[in-house]
Amino acid sequence: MTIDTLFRQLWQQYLEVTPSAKPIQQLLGQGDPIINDHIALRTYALPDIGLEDLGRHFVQLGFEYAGDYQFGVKKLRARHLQHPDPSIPKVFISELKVNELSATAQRIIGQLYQQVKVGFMGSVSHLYSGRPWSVSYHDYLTLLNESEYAAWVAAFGYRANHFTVNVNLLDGFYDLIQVNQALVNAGFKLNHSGGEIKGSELAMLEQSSTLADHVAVSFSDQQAIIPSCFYEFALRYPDASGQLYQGFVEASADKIFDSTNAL
Ligand code: OOG
Ligand code: NI
Repeated sequence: MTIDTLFRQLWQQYLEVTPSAKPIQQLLGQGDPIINDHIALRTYALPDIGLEDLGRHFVQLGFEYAGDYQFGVKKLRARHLQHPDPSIPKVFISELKVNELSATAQRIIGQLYQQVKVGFMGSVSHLYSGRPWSVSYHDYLTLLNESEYAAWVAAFGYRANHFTVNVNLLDGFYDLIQVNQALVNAGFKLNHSGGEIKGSELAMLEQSSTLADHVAVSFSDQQAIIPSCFYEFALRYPDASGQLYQGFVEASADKIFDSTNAL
């Protein structure tokens, strides 16, 4: 599979649960194609489906690991991968340290994990295969009470949880204040966790994001309308060498995760 095909598949799957994505592209691109800065994937830290099991497919496509991040309170670990060709979007992958959760949460996630076939992540197409398990709304809510991330992965599984507009390459929008204003004027809701704009020129990265769309999800016991996926906006600043900073910022990322909270 080519990188192009993989991103196209992830994008098509993302559109299925993110109805705001196309209108946002239209609004910011004004007819021109949008260049993405990165996408993000989520998983549980368990054998065969951990961060590096997902990352392996990107490494095979020529990406390299380029940054490590820790989120103590959320019990997450993340890494990002980038490709030598800077026009290819970066990939931010995180995993939930399941063994740090309560016995109840571990039992629920254990029941999901039991349904995953051995070698599941061996196929690149499983990066965009959605949920490989059946889960009840009851268990979703129990997980939600302890870890929003745990509940999101249970409900949505393997998919890009956001795409990110590369604001440096937008025509007609110079900073995130302008981007955010256009989004709010058009009726989109922004994630205010940590402020509307996360990061700074000093941190070499500014980010904002919408709040996740809400979609109907079929659980084993009932349907429910829950937060799905969101859109992010990133503006990068040059580092000491004059190159645009290509990493992520832990304190900001911690707040971007909150975009899938039901607020
Ligand atoms: C990832 C959150 C972090 C960023 O750009 O800092 C992130 C997630 O929500 O899965 O995307
Ligand atoms: Ni992001």
